[in-house]
This record gives sequence, structure tokens and C-alpha cells, in this order.
Amino acid sequence: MERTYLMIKPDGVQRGLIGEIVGRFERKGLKLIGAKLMNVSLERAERHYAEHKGKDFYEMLLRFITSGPVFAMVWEGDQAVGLSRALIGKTNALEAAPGTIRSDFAIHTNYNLIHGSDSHDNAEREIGIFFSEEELVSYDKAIQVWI
Ligand code: RTP
Ligand code: MG
Repeated sequence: MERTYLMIKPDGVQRGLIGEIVGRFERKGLKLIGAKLMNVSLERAERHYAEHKGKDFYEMLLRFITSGPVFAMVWEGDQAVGLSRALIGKTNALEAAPGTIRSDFAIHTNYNLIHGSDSHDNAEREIGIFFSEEELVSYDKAIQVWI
């Protein structure tokens, strides 16, 4: 079992796409174990995007992610990291496969609706930035046996 950190970015919240996006992960069969609408402080944004420090889009990325509320989530399931990245699609909407979130709803690389952890280790690191363990809910899904 693996956990991943997913975050609907300010564009997704402002465009009213929270329900649409959350529904895709629910229907896939992953288990939602934590969620909250929140503003991201500059300090949290810098920790989250530390790997991009120094890149030409870094400052813009920080401004964007702190510009309005995000919908922060933790999802659990077998291969949750890889499966979530597959549902999200490539960073650039032009390269994202049809049927992925970014292909279906995004136009611009900078406004690509959702973040998904790119590795198991980064998932655990990012969950720690945005959630305390007390905010995460442990429960069984009745139909999990078929997924
Ligand atoms: P994310 O971290 O948000 O899930 O996206 P990702 O893994 O697909 O892409 P990543 O390389 O981690 O980049 C993080 C975010 O920075 C913006 N970006 N802009 N060339 C560019 O202008 C550029 N490259 C990346 C995107 O918003 C990307 O999601
Ligand atoms: Mg990334």
C-alpha cells in the first residue's frame, strides 16, 4: 500500500473543477484519507518546490501556488503514486494523453490544475509538509476486495 500527495492548484479551484478531479481518483478506486481547502504559505511553497529552486519558472511557480486556495489531498492505494501521475498526464497539456486531467482541462504548462507526487519518497515528504498524521483517516473501504 502506498500514499501520495495530490493538490488541486489555484486554477483548478477557481475554475470549479474540484469535484470533477476528485471524482476521477474516487472512480479509479484509490482511497481518500485526507483532504482540506487551504492557502499555501510562501514557506510551505518553498519547501514543496525545493527541487525547482533556481529554475527560470521557480518564482512564477511560487507566486501561482500561493495566489489562492488549493485543495490538498492524500490518497492511498497500491501504486498510488504512479497511478495518480497516469491519471494526471504529462506536465505540458499538449503532450498529455487524451483522457488525462491535464489533456482534458488544461491549456498552459504553468496552469496545469493539479500536482501529484513523482516518487514514493517525495510523496511522504510532501504529505509531511501539508498534513499532520492526525489529519489522516484510517479506514477500510467496503469494496476494496474487488479493486
Ligand atoms: P507537479 O509537480 O505540479 O505535479 O508537475 P510535474 O511533476 O508534472 O512537473 P514539474 O517538473 O515537477 O514542475 C512543477 C510545476 O512547475 C511548472 N513548470 N513550468 N517549463 C516550464 O515553464 C515549467 N516546467 C514546469 C508546472 O506548473 C509544473 O506542474
Ligand atoms: Mg513535479
